[in-house]
Amino acid sequence: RVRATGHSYEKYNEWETIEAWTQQVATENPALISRSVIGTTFEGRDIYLLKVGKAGQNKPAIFIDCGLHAREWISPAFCQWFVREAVSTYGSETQITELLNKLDFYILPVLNIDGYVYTWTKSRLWRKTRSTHAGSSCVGTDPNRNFDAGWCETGASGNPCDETYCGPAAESEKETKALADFIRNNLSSIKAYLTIHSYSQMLIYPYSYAYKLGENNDELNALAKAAVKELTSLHGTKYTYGPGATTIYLAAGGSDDWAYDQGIRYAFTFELRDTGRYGFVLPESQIQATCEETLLAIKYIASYVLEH
Ligand code: ING
Ligand code: ZN
Repeated sequence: RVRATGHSYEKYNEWETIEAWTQQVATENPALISRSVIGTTFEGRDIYLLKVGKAGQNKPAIFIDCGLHAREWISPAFCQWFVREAVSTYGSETQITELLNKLDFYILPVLNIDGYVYTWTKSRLWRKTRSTHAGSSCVGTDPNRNFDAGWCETGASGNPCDETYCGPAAESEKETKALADFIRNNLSSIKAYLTIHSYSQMLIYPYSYAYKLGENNDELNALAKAAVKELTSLHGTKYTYGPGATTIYLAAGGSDDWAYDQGIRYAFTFELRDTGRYGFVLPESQIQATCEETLLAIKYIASYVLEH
C-alpha cells in the first residue's frame, strides 16, 4: 500500500478512496449528481457511474470514461477533477452552467478497477484487466483491444501473455461488457464518447482499427484542432491530433472506434501528459495543470456537441 489517506484532487487516490468519494460527492450534490452501478469487475468490485447534470427531460449526454488501463493514473484523476469542477462552478461559471443545464455528463471514474488496485498493491505498470481464462495461466486482457471493432484483426495479440491481448472474444471482459451494454442502452441520448488515457499528448479519433476515415472526418479533424488549441492555450502543452491509425498506431478493438460505429459521431481518445519523461508515472505535482488544460478541451467539445 502506497498511502492510506483521505481523498485529494491533487493526489492519486487508491480505489477505496475513490469509491468512497463517488458516494460522498453524489450525496453532497443531489441536485447535480446521481450514482449508479453498471456492473461488477472480474474480482467482484462495483463499477460506478456518475450522472452529472441538472435534472431535465430528454437531455443529450456526453459519456466520459477513465481508467481503462490500470497504470494510467492521471486518467482517473481527471475524471475526479471534472466532477469537482462541475459541482463547484455550476451557477457561477457560465459555460459549465449552460452545459449542465442542457446536457448530462456520464462520468465513469475507473473502469478497470481490478487492474488499478493491482497497480497500487503489486505492480505499478500493470495495464490489463485481472481476468483469467481457460487454457492459459497468464492474467489479463487489454480492455482497449476487447471491443467489437475489427476485433483482434490488427495491432492486438491473441496471446494471453501479451500486453495487448484482445481476450478470448469481443466483450469477454465483464468491465468492457458493462460499458458497452450501458452505451447500447443509452444510444439515443449519448452524443459524444470520450475516453481518457495517457500518455503521449494526443487527441485521436476514428479509425484506429484500419486505415480508413469516418464519414465526418473533416468535422472531427476541425473539432480536434480547435479543442487542442484551447488545451494548449493554458500552459503551452503541445498536442498532436488525427485518426488513430496514422497518428498513434493501428490497433483494433478500441472503445472509441466501437462507440463511433454504434453511431456516436463524436468519439475521441485523449492521451494526456506527458510525452515520455515520466510516462505513466506522471508526478502528482502535474495533476492540477494536466486536468485544467484537459478540461478546456472537453468543455470545448461539449459545447460544440450541444450546438450540433
Ligand atoms: N493508448 C491507446 C491504446 O489502447 C489507442 C491508443 C486509442 C488504441 C484508440 C486504439 C484505439 O494503446 C494507450 N496509451 O493506451
Ligand atoms: Zn491507455
